[in-house]
Amino acid sequence: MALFRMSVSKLSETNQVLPAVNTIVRRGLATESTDLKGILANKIPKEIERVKNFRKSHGSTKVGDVTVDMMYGGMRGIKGLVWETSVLDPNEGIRFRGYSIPECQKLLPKAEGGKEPLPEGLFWLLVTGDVPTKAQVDWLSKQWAQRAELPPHVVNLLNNLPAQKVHPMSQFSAAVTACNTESKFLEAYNRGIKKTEYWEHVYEDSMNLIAKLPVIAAMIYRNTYQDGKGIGAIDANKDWSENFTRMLGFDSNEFTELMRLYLTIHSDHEGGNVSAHTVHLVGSALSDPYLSFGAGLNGLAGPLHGLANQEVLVFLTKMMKELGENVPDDKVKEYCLKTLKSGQVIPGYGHAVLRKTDPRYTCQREFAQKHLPNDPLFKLVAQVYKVVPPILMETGKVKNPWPNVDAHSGVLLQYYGLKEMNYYTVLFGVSRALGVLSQLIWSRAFGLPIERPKSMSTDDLMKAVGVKA
Ligand code: CMX
Repeated sequence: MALFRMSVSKLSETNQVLPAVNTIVRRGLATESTDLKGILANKIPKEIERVKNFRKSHGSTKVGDVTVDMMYGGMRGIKGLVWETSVLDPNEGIRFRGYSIPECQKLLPKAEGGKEPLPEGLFWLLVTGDVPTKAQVDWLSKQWAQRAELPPHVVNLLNNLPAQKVHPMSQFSAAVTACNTESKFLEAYNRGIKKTEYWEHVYEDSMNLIAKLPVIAAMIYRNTYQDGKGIGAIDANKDWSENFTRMLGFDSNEFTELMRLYLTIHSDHEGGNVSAHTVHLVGSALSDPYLSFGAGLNGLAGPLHGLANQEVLVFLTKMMKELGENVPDDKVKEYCLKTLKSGQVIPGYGHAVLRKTDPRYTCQREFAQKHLPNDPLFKLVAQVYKVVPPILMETGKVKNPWPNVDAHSGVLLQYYGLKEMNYYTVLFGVSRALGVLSQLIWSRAFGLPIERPKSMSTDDLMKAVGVKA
């Protein structure tokens, strides 16, 4: 409760440096109220009106072309989605509602004595477009603590899955999907509600789901790697990340700080990546947020997407085992070339959109430089950063030779004792919920229709571009 006593005027100084370019803040709607749903209810009609007017004046304006290569090439570069919560610049990296990662680290409220942003603040920013006060963030921590309880059948499901056989991500997606018995949206939809009310129920489901994710994730961790004993109770006086690390069984404050940073930066990466787009697509069929997010987790579990952070650690530890510590650069180079020759990718490097080092990598590197500068695995990560980009450039085909977020997260987790690599994507998933569910609220608020892009067969496509049979 002590946190709640802080004066709002003192805390609202975070709202004074606002360089954002595309946020709702600029239209003067920022408020210090902790009534998040009320704030949204105030913003939504104004945004709907803005979009309506925009579509009226520019509805048939062209924003790009589609080429044959784009259709065969994973739709790279096709502008086909609206995603409000974040935008990814190829050279600069992600901006959450207009704010870069360093800006978020500076502006978002911290825990008492902490230096890293609280993910609650990032969620508030994503969902409202406003940098929250500490009081608003504390309100979210309390809300999520209150909504965290799992339905008994989900506890049973997790306790009865053969945890040694079923990958943690499969356990995660199964548990999230089974939580849809709790869906307020589903209940309201079946009862019959107006389209304009959809977002309110999606909001409630999103808040409840985010609250439950650390409990589900901690149960998976304990069941899979430990004795399966209880994870302990949620403490309403602790923030979301601290409750999570305590339930995982860690009591280091520095690890909790890492998790606050980790859960903030993995949250959102605009709309076209596999997990975000999947949640968006499945949600457009009016599947409830539990089903939509469960589907997104299955996409996150792919090795070219979120599972890459597991793959990176496997890659690094194998390399260290084979080469030893403190080896010269040419040995690391040789090892990486061997990996490429065997037909494997260098995990943690490359990106479909980014063309520079991922700022999510950079901020984790800065954390490591501060807290674990002499860790041998961190030194190897830093060495790989030096060696791999020129090798990938030399292939002549890799469009982005620079590291992405997954190249750095594992080494930090290892250092603090979270050693089980095939658990890492679960942490990514917990964070990803903040972004995709914020957007899901807005997608239903805008009344976006079911997605249905046109597909073509090769024969039809050839015909369409004038190729003779
Ligand atoms: N190592 C080796 N080859 C790579 C590579 C890497 N790290 N990154 C790209 N390439 C290859 C591709 O496999 C492709 O080869 P082919 O033409 O023979 O199929 C070629 O370079 C061109 O690919 P691209 O246009 O540069 O990259 P894509 O947009 O197709 O793919 C990504 C992007 C991330 C899937 C790819 O870079 C990759 O596989 N990286 C390693 C896995 C990884 O780190 N994924 C995590 C991404 C972040 C996240 O989503 O979490």
